[in-house]
Amino acid sequence: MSEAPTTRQEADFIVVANRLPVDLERLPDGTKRWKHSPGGLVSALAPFLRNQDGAWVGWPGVADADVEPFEEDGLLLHPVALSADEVRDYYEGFSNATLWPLYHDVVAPPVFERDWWQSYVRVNNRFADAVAKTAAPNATVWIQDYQLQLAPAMLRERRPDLRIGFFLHIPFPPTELFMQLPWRTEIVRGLLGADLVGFHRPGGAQNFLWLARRLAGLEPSRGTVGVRTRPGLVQVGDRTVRVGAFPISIDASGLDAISRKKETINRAAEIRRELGNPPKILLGVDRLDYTKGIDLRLRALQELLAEGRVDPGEVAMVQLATPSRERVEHYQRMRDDIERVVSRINGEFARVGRPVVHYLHQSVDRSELAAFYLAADVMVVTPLRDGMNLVCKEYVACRHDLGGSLLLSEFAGAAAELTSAFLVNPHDLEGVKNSLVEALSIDPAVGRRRMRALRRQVLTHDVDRWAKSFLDALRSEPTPQ
Ligand code: GDG
Repeated sequence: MSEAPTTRQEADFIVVANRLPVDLERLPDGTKRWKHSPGGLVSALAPFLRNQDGAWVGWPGVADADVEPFEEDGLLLHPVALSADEVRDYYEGFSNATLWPLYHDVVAPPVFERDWWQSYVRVNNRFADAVAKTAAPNATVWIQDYQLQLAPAMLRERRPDLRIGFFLHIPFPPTELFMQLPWRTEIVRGLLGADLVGFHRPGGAQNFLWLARRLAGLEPSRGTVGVRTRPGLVQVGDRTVRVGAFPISIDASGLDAISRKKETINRAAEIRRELGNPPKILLGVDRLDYTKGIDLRLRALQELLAEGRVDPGEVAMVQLATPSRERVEHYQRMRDDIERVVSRINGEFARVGRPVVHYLHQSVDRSELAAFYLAADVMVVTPLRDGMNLVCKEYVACRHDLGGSLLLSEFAGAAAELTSAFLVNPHDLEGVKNSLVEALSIDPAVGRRRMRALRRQVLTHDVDRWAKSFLDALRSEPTPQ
């Protein structure tokens, strides 16, 4: 893909996210090129963006890249530059070492650094400037995620004519935890700059409404927030801010179609052969992140093997762990821990040429991923906390054969929708072990019934529905409650 000259300056619909849907790559010879970074969000929003002279504002993924806006395939891309210090302080620091652990139930201790906060404020201002320059009069702007929580208010200050939505992709924490944040009031006020603030679950919306009262001295509505319906209302001056729950999903029919392809089905059979045709295959697929509970599912397997409840000759586990945030210290430590458990399990229970755990610290392409889903008898998804978790929905979308069982943490947002999964408390190792044994030995007819129920949910609640429900709500006028 090459850079094209800018043909248009303004847009009626703008998505704002930390990252652009394309990554800038610097080649060894010093030249640069753009590479598509496909993601659920891009494909979900593409139809809305292209139909409406859309734009996407975001960081191109490398430090110190000062690139002019350009148009690509009908979409205006507006890069926001970050210096190397800002990548360290705003992104790796405040976003990923302060907010990420704080919002995930402090499963790792959040680090509070004043310099990181200053950088977060500066970068959010820069995003607001970029959007203010790009938005046509009365445009709709949709700001994404925890890296940009100040941007709604900063943008409103610059452009009161805009309709501004905000969506948080990670959990919004219990109020007691949020209250630890030294800059808690600024964040709440930042989000209140939006017309619609969206969370995955009603609980997150409810927590935010409580904080709007406590920290901003406002009077939010008292009714219970529903899923896609009955948002909470907060009056901020002459504006009514709506606060709602919009559970995100996946391109379910797209994945279903990939998984029905002959090549995918053949590849799934080949994967089983490559693993030595074990009677049962367990699968984990995650960004290598300490919130995902990769270590605890490995420990559960290790104990089951040690207790003789699972036979190492009968089971193979595949763990795909996509590299992530490798410069943040906590991630480096966690990777070492996980790799130690993997080698312990294999050291103790493998035979030559037959490891029990196949661990790949790599990412695979989408059709290969679909083949893994199709090959796995039990999909193990055990986050300690997860805003939604798309992996479990992807697994379900791929099981057109109604095979396979899903073991899912109660602490993933998806658990509220996927009630026919084996739901586990990831802190209860005995419970996880028992459910794992149950899932491994499920009667196939019962398994099919459960999978059918899961598929009904996932296939009728896809990412299009998520985007549409949020945007419809954003563009409608609030109804008094
Ligand atoms: C955040 C929230 C929320 C993983 N490995 C490979 C690969 N993946 C893809 C999966 C899935 C995505 O990455 C991971 O999505 P999750 O939802 O599981 O987790 P986060 O990255 O933490 O996402 C989360 C989400 O935002 C959306 O709002 O659900 O709670 O934390 O799509 O398939 N994809 C490919 N190869 C891999 O090796 N192709």
